[in-house]
Amino acid sequence: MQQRPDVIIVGAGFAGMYGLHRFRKQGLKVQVLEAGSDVGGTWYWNRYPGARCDVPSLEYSFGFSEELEQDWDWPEVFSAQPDILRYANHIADRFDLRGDIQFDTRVTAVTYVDEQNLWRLTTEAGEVFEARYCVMATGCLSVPNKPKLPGGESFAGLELHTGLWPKETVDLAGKRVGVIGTGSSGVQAIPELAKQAAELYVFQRSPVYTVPANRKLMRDSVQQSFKDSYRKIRDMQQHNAGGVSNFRPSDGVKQTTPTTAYRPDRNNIMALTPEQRRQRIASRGLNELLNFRDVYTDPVANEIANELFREGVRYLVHDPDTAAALSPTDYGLGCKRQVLDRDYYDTFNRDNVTLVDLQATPLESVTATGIQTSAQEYELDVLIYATGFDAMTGALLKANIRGREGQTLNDKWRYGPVAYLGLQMQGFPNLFTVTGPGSPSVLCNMLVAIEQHIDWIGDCITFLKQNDIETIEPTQQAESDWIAHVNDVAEGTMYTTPSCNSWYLGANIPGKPRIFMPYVGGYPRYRERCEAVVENGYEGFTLSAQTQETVA
Ligand code: NA7
Repeated sequence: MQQRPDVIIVGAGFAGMYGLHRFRKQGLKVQVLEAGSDVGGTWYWNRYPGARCDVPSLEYSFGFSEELEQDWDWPEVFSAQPDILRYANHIADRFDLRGDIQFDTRVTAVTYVDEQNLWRLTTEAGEVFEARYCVMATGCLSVPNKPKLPGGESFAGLELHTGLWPKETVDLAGKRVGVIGTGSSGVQAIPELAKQAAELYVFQRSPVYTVPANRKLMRDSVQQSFKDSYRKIRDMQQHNAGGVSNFRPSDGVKQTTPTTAYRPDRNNIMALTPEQRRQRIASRGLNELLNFRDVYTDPVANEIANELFREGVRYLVHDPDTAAALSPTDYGLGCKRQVLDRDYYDTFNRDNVTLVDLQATPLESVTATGIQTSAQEYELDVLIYATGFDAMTGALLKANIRGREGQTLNDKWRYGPVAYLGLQMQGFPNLFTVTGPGSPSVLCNMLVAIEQHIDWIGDCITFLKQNDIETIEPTQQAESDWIAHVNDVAEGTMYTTPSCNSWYLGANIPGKPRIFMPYVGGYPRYRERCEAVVENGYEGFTLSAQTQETVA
């Protein structure tokens, strides 16, 4: 019989991969279970044309190995999906990870066995795995959302989802293609699809605020400058709200890191005259609107920026009706995750691209041959759902997790996710989540957030073993205090205004409780809290050995 692992990790994306490496290094036996056929997680599944990361690659990379930092070269400032997947594969090879990962293995149940104090995981194929510790590294954007549309199953052509894109090349030449959804995935895919398809119909429910992405190739001098400064950069990341250093290469090397929502400077749009505002946008582009601090806090400043943005769209899109339909009017900048694009608006100037405004002509049904709106039927050969994900909680709820005395996570979270530090849930001893709800997670550079969580979990397991502690789980009080704090800091931001309906709030999934899920208080503040919890002897957690001891 095989030796039972100390830890089972579910998921072999960046979190699962680093978890495996880190826990193995501290002497633990680790088993990773992964539904896909290879490593990469989000970057394994999201292969749609145009997919790329919205964080600069030199920052969206691991800091745990100096050799890895020095050896790896990024070809572009913001890498495309194939390069990020290549990086994931390099890590798997370099650290010899694949031997401890079982691929093509979907976990269907995660059950705590009270009498034995262990976690029993069952797979779709009926296999059973057991371990003392279980780490859910299941990703924040890993359960694709396919909305239930009338006639949704009747389409007879090729149906695709951006989040489950096939490995084989999809030939769209000569095809009539429809895409539903204009979030980051749709906005990235649409310009590429337009180049390939004969006709492209974009079915838009909500227009999006999107600004041009940095599309520069990586310059050797910039890459070298980062490599020379990586220790300083990693430290800067630890002190930045979004886990991004915003490091600028030394004088003489042209700056390549773009200004993004991660680094709004201290300018206020209200301090400028209308003429000065237009001059700033004329010289620096629409991205400049993201750099005004008051745009994120003051509704009047926000609406000024929104209107300037709409003015920009009218300038970029030739047809006035299309420009109007592409301009958001019922929510403001800063409510949703900022989208970055490459030629999005210009794509609507092409002859083969049609915007279908679903607010003006609602979608009535999907038919065998296309999409029927209140105005007409659009005949399609290919229908692409770019409709996002059941974010942050989807994968955890789908895993059928049962804790102490059979309590289900789905029941515990029926009014929204409740967890302490986004790391653990009361009633689910020795089960950890990586970048879970209530942690900075998707508001932070994910690789920085992942390293911090995995290191915390790894150190915690060492502490438990060294002190003969059988179980760790948060107290109910610590959990509810933390959630109250998570809600407090989100209150009053653009993220939670009543007009905002984002996936951060679960608003994209019918019936999902409206709760702002990530921690908006900033990564450094969160990290310091995690460190203080440990310094205070795992404050807020119940540690149980032979006798139960609670650190209040
Ligand atoms: P998003 O950002 O959730 O966008 C999904 C899009 O799909 C959005 O435009 C939705 O419109 C649209 N949608 C969803 N359901 C429907 C229905 N029923 N009918 C019409 N349109 C619909 O997902 P993405 O994959 O683009 O991006 C997710 C994250 O991945 C992104 O933020 C980055 O962090 C990476 P809506 O706005 O809800 O009206």
